[in-house]
Amino acid sequence: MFDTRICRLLGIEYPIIQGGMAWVATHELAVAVSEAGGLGIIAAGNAPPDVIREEIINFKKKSQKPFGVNIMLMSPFAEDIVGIICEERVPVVTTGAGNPGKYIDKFKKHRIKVIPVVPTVSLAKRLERIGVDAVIAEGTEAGGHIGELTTMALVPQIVDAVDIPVIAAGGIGDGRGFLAALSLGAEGVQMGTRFVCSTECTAHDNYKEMIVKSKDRDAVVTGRSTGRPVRVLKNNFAKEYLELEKKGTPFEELESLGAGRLRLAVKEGEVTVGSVMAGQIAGLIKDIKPCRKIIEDIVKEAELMLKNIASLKGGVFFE
Ligand code: TUI
Repeated sequence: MFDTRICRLLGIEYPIIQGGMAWVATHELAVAVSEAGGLGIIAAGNAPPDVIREEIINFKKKSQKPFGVNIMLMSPFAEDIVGIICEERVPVVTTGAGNPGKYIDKFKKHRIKVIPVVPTVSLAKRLERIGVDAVIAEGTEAGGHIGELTTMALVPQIVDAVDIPVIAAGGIGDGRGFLAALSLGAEGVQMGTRFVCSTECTAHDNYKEMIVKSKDRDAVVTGRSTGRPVRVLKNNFAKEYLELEKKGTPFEELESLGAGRLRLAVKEGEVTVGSVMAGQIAGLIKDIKPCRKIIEDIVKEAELMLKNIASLKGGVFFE
């Protein structure tokens, strides 16, 4: 029922892609998502190239399904990661936190599908012109490093501006969000926070539990003053960071305060003093379940909603 150009482009069953979350998106999570019919992604984050090569090899040992690697373009190793992706013949690349323009030719030569995250219409158009296969329109509801526009406003504007398929991201966590994204003209969704709360995700249980316990306003944005806005769950670290920003603390000082905090939360479970990156949809997530069940539930819910909409009579929606 949800067979879109994204399914055909990537060779997947459902147009559901897992976000490329630094430290969180290991090969274990990617294998689980790909085996469940979506597209699993290994996140390179700031990790050194050898670590990512090992992750790719481990994925291939466990699954024959399509998968991708996310390159965080602010990483000092971004260029080396590009080389490894080409050598290892990774089928799909997603990018974030920058413009991947200078790498597109190389990926195309290696027949690797490239799908950048774009926060604006202008970047989507520019990247379409130089040959990317699709774009991920990520709204400000997302976790981690974010743009300004909401998913609701960004997705239809990018859909109207380009001919390549658009994947919606930011604020999507269930069948309603999935169907809403398709209604906006997207041909797939990318979800991060929802997949953190999966049994296969290797993030510390404290991290998952903090998302499950969070409420609607618990995801806040640090780094607005530095020009690097990052959405995290409110905790001692976020409060201290926001206080220092209010006082006009210099960029370098804030950067060094944030260094290593994501690893601390994801790997050590230090969710009070670490950086717990998550999107605004965190408040909707109430359980930790297998990736297969996450995907099945979304597809079933969306199918049911479509049937209900089709039987809408005289303005009565749900009877
Ligand atoms: O990249 C993300 N989310 C991330 S990356 C990340 S790693 C990190 N760790 C610690 C501190 C800060 C970051 C955590 N979360 N999402 C995709 C995304 N890409 N959001 C926004 C963008 C983006 C921004 C500007 C994409 C392109 C862009 O282009 C600017 C240009 O040069 O045209």
